Amino acid sequence: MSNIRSYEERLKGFDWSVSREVLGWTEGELLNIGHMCSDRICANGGADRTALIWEGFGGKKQTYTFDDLRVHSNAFAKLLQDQGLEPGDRICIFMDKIPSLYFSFLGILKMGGIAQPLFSAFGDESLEVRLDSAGTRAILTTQKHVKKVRKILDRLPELKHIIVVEGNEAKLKDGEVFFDVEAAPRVEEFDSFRAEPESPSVLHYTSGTTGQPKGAMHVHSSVWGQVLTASWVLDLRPDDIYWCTADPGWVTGTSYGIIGPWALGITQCVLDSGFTSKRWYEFIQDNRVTVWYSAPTAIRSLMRDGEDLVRAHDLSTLRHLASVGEPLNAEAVIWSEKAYGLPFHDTFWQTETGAMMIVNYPGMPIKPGSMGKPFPGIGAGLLDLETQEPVDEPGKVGLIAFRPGWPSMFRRYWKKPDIYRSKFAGAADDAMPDELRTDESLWYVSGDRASVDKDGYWWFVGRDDDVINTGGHLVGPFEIESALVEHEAIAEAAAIGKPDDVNMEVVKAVVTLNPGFEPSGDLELSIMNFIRKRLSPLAMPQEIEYVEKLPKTRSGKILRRYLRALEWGEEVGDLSTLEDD
Ligand code: 6R9
Repeated sequence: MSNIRSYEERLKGFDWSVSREVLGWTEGELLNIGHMCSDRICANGGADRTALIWEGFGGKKQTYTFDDLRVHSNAFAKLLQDQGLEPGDRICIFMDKIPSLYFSFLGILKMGGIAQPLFSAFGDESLEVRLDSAGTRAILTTQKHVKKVRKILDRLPELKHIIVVEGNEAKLKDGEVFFDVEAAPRVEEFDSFRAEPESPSVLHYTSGTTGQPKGAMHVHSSVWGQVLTASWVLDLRPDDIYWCTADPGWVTGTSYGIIGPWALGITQCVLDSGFTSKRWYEFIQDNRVTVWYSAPTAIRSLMRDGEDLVRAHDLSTLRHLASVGEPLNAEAVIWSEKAYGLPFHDTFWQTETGAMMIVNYPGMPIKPGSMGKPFPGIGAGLLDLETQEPVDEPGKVGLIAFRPGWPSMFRRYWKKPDIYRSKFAGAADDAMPDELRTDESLWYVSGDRASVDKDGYWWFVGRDDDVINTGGHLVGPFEIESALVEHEAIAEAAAIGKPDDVNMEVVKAVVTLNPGFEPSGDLELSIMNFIRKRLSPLAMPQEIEYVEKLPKTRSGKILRRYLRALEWGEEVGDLSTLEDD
């Protein structure tokens, strides 16, 4: 049966409880995402359905049923329990998109742990900052990535367990545990943790303008938001073969690459190999993908490789396309309609929101370039840039904000109550996280700017802060600057986004050098490699500009906004706070 209803019809008398109806869920059933994505599907007759079609480098392919998912996640849950780990412990997953990533994610949730997925391309410094912040007790990784963990272990007293799930057991160090889930005995039964709706589930780190990245904490009842949006916006139906291209190190890869679709019992595909347009089209063709959720950077790369390549493949199984992570330009929507016969449907949301907030959903006419309209049940508003008062004028730019209380909303920033509070307009100075997340008189302020047209369609304008969005991944300037000044040649540094045709933005560093250092090609390479290894390839500056002096405010803060405006050829704005010469 089709999920498609008109926007107006969906809005009428909307209540989040329809999400329970979509799942056929009855009160008293176990609310544990790990259980709901595997055991529950099996118990409802889905044990032999395909859960995961996985392909790796070199064409390696594996297929797993929901029963395999159940048994393998049980095995991880039991292993973690046997290691002495307990509900509430933060357990990091640090690996490529291999099958064990998916099994262990569900396994952690089954034993009540908090899953902390981190992007496997992170270098040791990015890893250390996030493990230290979360007080992570255990890390699941592979032989390929364990070296980065060993390097920082001394500085992480709370990290007690290193579990290596792929590679050569003989190469492990003392104290490391090897666990190959497919070679291990099947674990048929596991009594999943009786999660409460508010029990923590997933901790995703996300970057802001100031300070180090913050851990957005989610809870088991987030599943209601993820299920309903996966059903209504991604339009997932029982026979679909669904491909979410995101890595679970980022929120899209967990909310819509694990939780929403599997709670619905949908077959998912995962491709764990580098991007080429040809490889992607082959993957869609070979696996008969029907629903595809991707990101504008990938779509622009596909566009660049042209329609001939599209025609050379049989993509006729595709039925519905959606996009997230960055602004989806109108040309990309129009091109996809021409090339695939289907438009990409833009969706807007954030790590903090846990699920889609402003969407183009099937059945709603698309205005190319617009993010669509708020999902039913989402109280979205635009706030004045200065006063934070609601703006109603069509076309006027304001801050995107949401009334608290949607199911998948983040419940706090890990151990950072003040920063959490600062995200809510109108919050009392002493408001506690639990009050903030339920107080519908407040606004959660997203940090993005948009306008709304007379038909109620939302148009993205830009971020309201200095965070850099490169290829749909957020990188924090502070994190890059802190790493840059650790390089022996660099005295001071600013990191800003510079325009890029495919990735929207790439990182640019503006630096002053220490005495005795001169700009050179070798120095540039050395700085780039330094950041790539310590942080990640995403954070690596694509350009380094050397200056005598960085522009600063009177209080000594580097004026990134000014540098960014120069880079983008925009109005420089009010420079009254600029330091006097
Ligand atoms: C899901 C995810 C969130 C930030 C967000 C905004 C940008 C996401 C967008 C979009 C324009 C869209 N963003 N979707 N910008 N149009 N459809 O991406 O989470 O990694 O936390 O990034 O990404 O700036 O605030 P996250």
